[in-house]
Amino acid sequence: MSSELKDTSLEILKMLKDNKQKYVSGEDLSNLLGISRTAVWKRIDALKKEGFDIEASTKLGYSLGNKEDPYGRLAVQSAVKTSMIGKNLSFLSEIDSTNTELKRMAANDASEGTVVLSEAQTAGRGRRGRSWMSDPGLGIWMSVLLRPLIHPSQVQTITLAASIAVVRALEKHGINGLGIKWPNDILINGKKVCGILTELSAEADRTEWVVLGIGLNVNHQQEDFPDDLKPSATSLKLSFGESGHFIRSQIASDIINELEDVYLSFLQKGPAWVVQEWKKHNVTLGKRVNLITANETLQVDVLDITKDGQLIVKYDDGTTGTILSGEISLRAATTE
Ligand code: BT5
Repeated sequence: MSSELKDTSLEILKMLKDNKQKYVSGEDLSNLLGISRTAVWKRIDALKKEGFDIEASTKLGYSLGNKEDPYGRLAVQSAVKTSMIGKNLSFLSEIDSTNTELKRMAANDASEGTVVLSEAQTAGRGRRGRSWMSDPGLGIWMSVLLRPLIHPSQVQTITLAASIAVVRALEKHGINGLGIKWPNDILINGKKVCGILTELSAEADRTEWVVLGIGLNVNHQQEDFPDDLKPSATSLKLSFGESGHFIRSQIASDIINELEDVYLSFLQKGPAWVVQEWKKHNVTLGKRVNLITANETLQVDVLDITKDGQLIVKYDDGTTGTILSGEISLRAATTE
């Protein structure tokens, strides 16, 4: 009952969004959705109570106003234009980690394209056991389940694809100074605004699922970051200045829309296409960087990236090598 009720609400919201600045009559909604006009009215009333800015006129019908949609499942899903990613979407008020939750769902056969978003994470994760600050009200903490028929060695390309999608979505919102630092950081003027955590389950030659976790700082002011992150982290609001106002549901849906586009292009055109797109935004190639691996930190020159997303570097002894995982620090190498 409740999911049926919710889905009708989603259809109503989509109709109102498609007819922005106009009125949609109760009769049209009732005919389109196959429910009574009283049932339409009940759903509209519930949407208004949830915070949607819907004006009701007895003569004209219903119209969506300009007030910001409340951040939640309906606001995000009503702006999603995809055929697969986000069709199944859960929005939680709090969870340990959206990646952990989606991994649990993946193990229970959740379908490709399932998305989990949470207002807050109590144990948001970065790579290698690091933590990701995910306080409520401030950012987009989202995970996406993919089931690509690819060799596990190609999964890194999906991280690159996700970073392209985030950059494209942010460009649409007027953000300048964007750059991608290999493999998974999105920077604005050198500071980290978004991190991506890719986790997978695979057999030797077959990927079972990939969970893409995207953490994007949106509304943070400087004081919202702990001291250790202040020098290196930023948010959309901080980078845009006082006039910046970002609606998280719109940005989240744009990321989902762009992600489906880039992901389908990857499946169709292959990893070389992703790498070519990624190179347009990267701030890593051609740089001298500190390469931090499990065992050591050393300065290297970054030459290129392979089609599987591995970094090709030149060591000071003149030899070259490819790096699959590890990280690089641009800051430290340029200050030395
Ligand atoms: C990442 O790891 O950058 C991946 C972050 C992925 C977060 C998303 S949120 C949704 C999904 N669910 C999860 O549990 N995770 C994903 P890494 O490259 O290891 O960077 C982690 C480091 O970034 C930390 O050690 C801090 O130094 C820094 N950091 C932590 N929180 C940050 C924040 N909100 N903004 C910028 N930097 C942060």
